[in-house]
Amino acid sequence: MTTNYANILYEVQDGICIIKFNRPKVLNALNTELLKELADSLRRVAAEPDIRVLVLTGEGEKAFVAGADIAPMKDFTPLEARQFSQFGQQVFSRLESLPIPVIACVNGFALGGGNEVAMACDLIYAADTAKFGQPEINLGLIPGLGGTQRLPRLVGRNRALELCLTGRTMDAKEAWTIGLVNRVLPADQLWEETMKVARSLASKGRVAVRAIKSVIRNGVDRDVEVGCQLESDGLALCFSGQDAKEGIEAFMEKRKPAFKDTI
Ligand code: CO8
Repeated sequence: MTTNYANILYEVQDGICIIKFNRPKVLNALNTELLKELADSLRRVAAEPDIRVLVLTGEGEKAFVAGADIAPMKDFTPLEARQFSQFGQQVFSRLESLPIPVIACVNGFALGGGNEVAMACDLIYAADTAKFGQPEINLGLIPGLGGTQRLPRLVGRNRALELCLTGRTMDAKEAWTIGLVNRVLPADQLWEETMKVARSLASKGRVAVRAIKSVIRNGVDRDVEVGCQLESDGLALCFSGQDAKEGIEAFMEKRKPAFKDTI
């Protein structure tokens, strides 16, 4: 099933939803309309139980997303700037808190808001040609879509400070070295490899997949004791359904498990 919004493409195939940022003439820059469409499509993803994985990518060969759309910013009042920032932050928080795994398939520039949307995803797979950075300082601005908060949590405070203060771009290999990116792939294999992982995640038991995401995301900023309690509760949830029994039996019987997703 495919839906074409004005600024994004939305497609679902075999339990995998693909959202493609589709403003290639401006390197898929994020404007308010696009963010509204993204919010709407995330509502659909959350409401559709058959969607098991979400993949985000950019149209064209050059960019994932080259940032927030700079053109309309020149007339922003302070209040409009805050409104844009808060709305974008809300949409990215909604993306981050989806119960299913979300993969950013970064096929080119991921700058400013592009890096920020990628960081709200669970996994970042990047083409070896991709470039990452927070260049807002070069516009006399600061990141406004969560970058000052998610970047230090992912790569450490001093690396985040250096990237935001200098505004420099880094290549995919450096982004992998500092722990921002999960995997770097040759550009012509990126899509195929990303979809391979998406299909693999879609084939796993939904209860355990959701429990892993929820426990890690909710536990990581707490102290270890609280996090471990979340872990035990997540594990107990797995045993409340059929999937754990099926997974363990399948192992004993040397066959592939057939998960039923029941709680
Ligand atoms: N916004 C609008 N248009 C853009 C953007 C953008 N972020 N990025 C590229 N474009 C447009 C270019 O203007 C150009 O349009 P045209 O063909 O009409 O001249 C077209 O896309 C192609 O771009 P280039 O010709 O520049 O392509 P190059 O390969 O030469 O360069 C770059 C590619 C390096 C990515 C370059 O385009 C660039 O530096 N882009 C801007 C990157 C940037 O600064 N991003 C951060 C934006 S700010 C932000 O994300 C958050 C701000 C805080 C929140 C907002 C609160 C108000």
